[in-house]
Amino acid sequence: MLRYLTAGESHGPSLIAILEGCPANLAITPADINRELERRQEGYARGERMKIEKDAAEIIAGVRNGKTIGSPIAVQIPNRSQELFNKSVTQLRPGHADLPGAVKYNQKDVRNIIERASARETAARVAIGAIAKKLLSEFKINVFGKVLQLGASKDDKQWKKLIDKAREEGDTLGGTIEIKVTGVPVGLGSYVQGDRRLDGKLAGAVMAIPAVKGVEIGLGFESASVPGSKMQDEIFYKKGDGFERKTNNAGGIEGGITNGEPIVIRAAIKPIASLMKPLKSVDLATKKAADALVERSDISAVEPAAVVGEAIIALEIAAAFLEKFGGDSVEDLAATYKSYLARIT
Ligand code: EPS
Repeated sequence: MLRYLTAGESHGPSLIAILEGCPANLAITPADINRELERRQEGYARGERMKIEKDAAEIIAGVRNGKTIGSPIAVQIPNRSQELFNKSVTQLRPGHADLPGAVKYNQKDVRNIIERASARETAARVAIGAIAKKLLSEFKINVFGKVLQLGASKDDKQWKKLIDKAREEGDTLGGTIEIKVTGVPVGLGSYVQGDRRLDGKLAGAVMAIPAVKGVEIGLGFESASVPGSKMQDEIFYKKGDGFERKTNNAGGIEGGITNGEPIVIRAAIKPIASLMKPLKSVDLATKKAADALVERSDISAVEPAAVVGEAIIALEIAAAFLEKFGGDSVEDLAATYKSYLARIT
């Protein structure tokens, strides 16, 4: 079973992730992880924090002589920016976890909510997602994320202009991303129980990226308005190649199981809740009307969300792959996979 946890506050000493269940003998270097961390930091809509940080992972457990050894892998990413950690906050930001978090955890200082609810936590998930991506790439399964839309525009030539305008106006922007997984074999996931359906797991994982407000697979919401004859992906068979489709409206999943076509998932990302031109809110201490907290942030989370989406999907696909093919070492996993591929082609 592949599972993970993260810990750490946005301006605390560091972020930490533990990945358990990764088979032994997978070659992993800090560079494999740092490449992904660097990609997560990029983006024209990023703010000042990304100029301060240069996220780099320290692998502190589970890897010896450059290879995993089967024990839990622990990764630490130190925070350079820690100056806000001791600054108390009572002005609630609409749209962030501030209000529900403060009520739920009985906190008077909203800083205790902000720190963990911050999207900075995604750096930890990207770090272990890099390990999942490396494992999958051994089996020619690759995960790609991209931005489809920023604000209301699908034209990437307009995006910088839109970001500049939002920055000037003290506003923020949302958008959409797409994650595609290629090289996936038929048979990951299952229809036999609801909680084993892979589309459910993938959608849940994507929804758990901060700021995601909608998820669709394949034709997604558009599938509501097409007839069945246009929706279903007709089945063909070619000797040597096996079963194939000419369309992929299902987004690579039928009955909660991968069908051998690329998995295609899209997500809607809402605009960031920290606005430089603050919205109306209430002060948690006085309960009087007050402007929302104005604190350093980004203009949009859409560009990093595409990288986070890759990581999160890689972790889910790797978990499903390991559930199906098992093995405590990469060699045992490869042997089972090879015999499965021989059976199905
Ligand atoms: C982020 C780090 C944060 C923000 C942003 C994402 O750094 P700071 O709060 O110090 O500026 O830039 O946080 C949020 C969008 C959020 O909702 O909290 C990061 O590392 O991705």
